[in-house]
Order: sequence, then structure tokens, then C-alpha cells
Amino acid sequence: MKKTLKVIIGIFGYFVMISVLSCFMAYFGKFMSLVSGIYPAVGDYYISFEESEEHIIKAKVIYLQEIYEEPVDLSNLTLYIEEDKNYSVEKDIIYDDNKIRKMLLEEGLAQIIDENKATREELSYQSKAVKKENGIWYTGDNKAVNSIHMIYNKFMMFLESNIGRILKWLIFTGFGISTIYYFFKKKIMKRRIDTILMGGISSGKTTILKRIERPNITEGKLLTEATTTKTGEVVKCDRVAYKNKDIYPYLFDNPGDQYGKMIDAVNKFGITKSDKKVLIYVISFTKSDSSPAFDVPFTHSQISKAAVLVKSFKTSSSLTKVSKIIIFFNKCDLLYQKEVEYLENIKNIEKKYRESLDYGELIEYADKVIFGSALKGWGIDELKEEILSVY
Ligand SMILES: Nc1nc2c(ncn2[C@@H]2O[C@H](COP(=O)(O)OP(=O)(O)OP(=O)(O)O)[C@@H](O)[C@H]2O)c(=O)[nH]1
Ligand SMILES: [Mg+2]
Repeated sequence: MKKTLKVIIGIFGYFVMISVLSCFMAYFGKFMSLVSGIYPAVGDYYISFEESEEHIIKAKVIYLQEIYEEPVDLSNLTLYIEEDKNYSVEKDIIYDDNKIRKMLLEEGLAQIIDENKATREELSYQSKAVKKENGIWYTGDNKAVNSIHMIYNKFMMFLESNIGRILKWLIFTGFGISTIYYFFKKKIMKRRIDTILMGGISSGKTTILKRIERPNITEGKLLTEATTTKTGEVVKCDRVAYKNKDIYPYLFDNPGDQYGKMIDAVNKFGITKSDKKVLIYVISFTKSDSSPAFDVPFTHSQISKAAVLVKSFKTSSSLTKVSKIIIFFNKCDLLYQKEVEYLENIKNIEKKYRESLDYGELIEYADKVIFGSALKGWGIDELKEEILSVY
């Protein structure tokens, strides 16, 4: 119910935002004038020319409303302008006859009558227009510049047509709908993450899984429930709902952690191929649940196996893509009794593991390394967050 409400509020908010934005864009000019107090502030200025009965040509400038209508000196020029047409112009030219003449010549809207009487600048404006084939100088040749210009003009005209308007509207709403869909899928819809736990014998895979499932389970219960699980296959476990995602855990419960079997298991697990997959490799320095002694050969062999596996998944294109590989170094509680102590000494714990030859390679290819304790629940929240962060 709460989520449905969220969706409705989200969609409603989206439309309100779009409406406000459209209004703002439509009335931007007026809005700016209102805010700045300068009138006119932004927007297009238009100029048109009109010849009076006394043969005086007047330039009329319009911005939102008429600004002025004044005689303009267009001597020595023949105008080629469309009657009643408003030409869009820059604001800085409108009070200056020389700038108006420049604009007319450059746009090919006027031609010099007597070139001997014209200034050098004006001659250059005109020759520029001839070169660019602006206005009256347009020859219809398929020059690249002109064709691009024409295509652009045609395109703009098309956008203003009815079909163009519908198209704009469709693109606009299409964009809106896909944004909503994306938001909906990402934030609200439950997302599944397939997670596989593997690692050495008695490294604590089952215990970690129980901790993920039941964050408040007591240590006593974890210890009494601990039985070695050896089903010889990949076991699908119960779904764990965490935040707005679903974690689907799988346990690689295979006697011996042979490389080939592990590869197979990771390749095959999960429901669909496209879902996000996370591999958690659990390593501990002892098979025991109470001895703080580092079982060096056991530790080394686990790290070497993990390094080969992780490197394979990160470098081989023929293997299933794994979104994230997390290495969980378990049983830190055996080394430090208190959580603060363990947190302060993570570097020292790592130093011990670093003695294994392949440790460097393992952490190079792993996406995340966590030191923790399944029994105490240390590092488990971090582990869950890491799983979730694949989306
Ligand atoms: N002290 C301590 N003991 C742990 C921890 N995690 C697991 N254990 C103990 O280590 C032993 C093995 O743990 P499991 O969770 O069964 O390990 P596993 O990897 O599933 O082992 P198999 O299924 O036999 O391969 C059990 O006795 C657990 O109680 C931990 O963080 N600290
Ligand atoms: Mg187990």
C-alpha cells in the first residue's frame, strides 16, 4: 500500500514538475523582464521596413510589443525584403542605422546601388554575403553550407507543422514515460540478486548464510546448529528480503573445493542468465570454531584456489558474467574478542593473510574484501550492502 502511494506521488510529482517547467519555458521572456525590471530583457527582436508616402523608409522594431518606428537611412541601398515580413534581429543593432545596414547587406537583403559611393566596410559585408550566397545571392547551387542551412530550415519548419508538433509531443511524453519506468524499476520494484556462497571446508559458509537470514540469531544457537553440510551440490536457500531487494542465496556445498566444480556451479546457479549475480568466497584461517591459531597450509590453499577462481571470472569471456565478487575473511572473533579491537586491527589481520603468495592477486581481482565474523555478526551488514549495491 505504501509503495503504491509512493508510485502515485512520484508520477503526480513528475507531471507537476513538467507542467511548471513548460510554463516557465513558455513565459521565460516575460518572467525575466519581471525579475530584472529591464524591458525587454530576453527574447527575439524583429525588424520590418515600410516605405511611407513621402518615400521615407521606416524601420519598425518589435519585441513582444512595438518598440519604435523611425525613419532609417538606407541611402545607396536597394532593399530586397518581403513585404510585411518580420526579420529576427539581435538587440544591439536596433538603435543604430549603420548596424541595420550591415545586417541587411550581410543577410543578402539589400544591394549597394553605387559601389563607388559605398564605404569599404559595406563593400566587404556585401561580398561576404555573395560568397555565402545569403538572401538574394543564393544561386541554388548544392553547396554544402547552403544545403545544411536549407535542411536546418526545413527541419525547423517541420517542427512547427502539425505533424512536427505531434512528434515533439510524442518524444516528450515518451521521454517522460521512460523516466517514470526507470524510476519505478530502480527504486520501487523489487530486484532479485542471486548470490552464491563458496569457500573452504568449515570456513563458515552456512553460518554466514544463517546470519544473513536471521540478523538477530544468538551465537549459542549458531554454534549448536552448526553441522557440516555436504549435499554435494548447489543448494538453493530461502529468499532473503533486504531493504527493497530480494537476495536469493545459493550454497556451494561440495566436498572438496575443486576448481572445475566451483566454475560449473557459478556458471549454472541462479534463475535467469540476465539477473545480477554475486559470488561470495568465504575464507578462514582455521577449520575450528575456537582456536585462534593460523592453520597456515589450510589458509594458503584456500587463498590460492580463490585467487584462481576469481581471476578466471574476471578475465575469461567464456564464463558467466558475475556482477560482483566479494571475499569474506571469516572468524575474526577468534583473533580479537571485542569488536572495537577487531576493527582497529583489520590491517594486522590482513598482514597475516598477506603471507600467502596469491593474496595479492586475489585482492587485485576481487571487487570487495571484507573482514568479519559470522558468529558475532561483524561485517555482515557491510556484506549485505555490498550485495545490494550491484544495482
Ligand atoms: N568462532 C567462529 N566460529 C565460526 C564462525 N563462523 C563459523 N564458525 C564455526 O565454524 C564451523 C564451520 O562453520 P560452517 O558455517 O558450518 O562452515 P561451512 O563453510 O558451512 O562448512 P561446511 O559446510 O562443513 O563446508 C562451525 O563450528 C561454526 O560454528 C565465526 O565467525 N567465528
Ligand atoms: Mg555448510
